[in-house]
Amino acid sequence: MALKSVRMAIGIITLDNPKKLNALSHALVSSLIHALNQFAERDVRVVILRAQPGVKVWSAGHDVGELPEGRRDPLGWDDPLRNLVRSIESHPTPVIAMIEGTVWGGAVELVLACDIIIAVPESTFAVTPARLGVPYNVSGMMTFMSAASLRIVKELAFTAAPVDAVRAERVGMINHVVAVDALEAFTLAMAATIADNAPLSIRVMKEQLRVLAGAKPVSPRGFEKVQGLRRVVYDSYDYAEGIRAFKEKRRPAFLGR
Ligand code: KFV
Repeated sequence: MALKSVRMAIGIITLDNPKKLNALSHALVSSLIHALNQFAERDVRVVILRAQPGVKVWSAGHDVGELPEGRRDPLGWDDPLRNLVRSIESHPTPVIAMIEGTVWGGAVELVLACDIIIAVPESTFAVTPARLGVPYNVSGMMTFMSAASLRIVKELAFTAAPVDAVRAERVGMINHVVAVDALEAFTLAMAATIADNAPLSIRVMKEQLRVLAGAKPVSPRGFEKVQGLRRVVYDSYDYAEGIRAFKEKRRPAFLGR
């Protein structure tokens, strides 16, 4: 499902479940986390996360078939996407996302959780919870807020429309836009530069930045309020309708309750 290889201290993980458009199922996420853990135990100094060359869809996001149908938090602590985002954030080396194809929903958060993002101009990023009626979770919203200005995050979240890599780079969401025939060489060259530097220094700076970026005080009351509001959404008719409509391959008819 996820292929892995190591060259010159660069670990490469390839999403490889094209039949399911690399949807982030339990199975795919487990093999990604397993690959990351194995790299952490070896002298791998930087990881590249990619899909197969030429794919149309880099990842279709959360496996909707595995989301609860209602009355349960769809993105709770142990959800596969949450586990994967935490694994990348706490991975001891930088993780570079190399993007060719379209990226959807939770997969956008996965990409934004990576340390560096390099994408081809044709790639797009769509934040889609509002297409399905899903209440996104709190730390997931923080991933988006760390990746772009509040205004951009709001546009992406409220429209659920794909934004292309050129605009994503302009607004600071991603690092580089590189033509498809140069993508791999460019990404490997950056990985090699990182691999040549001091791994302990990089490891500590990555952890420092993770801790400092997450140092946002939220009162217990504020947190409970947000969780309570999310619950209203996943208990709602609209949530169940969004998931049902996806499975029935039709447009959802949302009622706002
Ligand atoms: N989960 C499960 N199955 C999925 C899937 C997903 N996220 N996306 C696509 N599939 C299935 C789809 O039902 C179909 O199954 C097959 O993959 C090919 O999709 O049994 P089937 O019929 O073979 P198609 O036919 O839709 O492919 P295509 O016409 O090429 O369109 C590709 C794409 C990506 C534009 C379309 O599949 C799509 O819009 N997928 C959903 C993208 C999305 O909204 N993802 C967000 C998921 S929810 C999420 O991540 C979170 C955390 N959240 O909060 O919302």
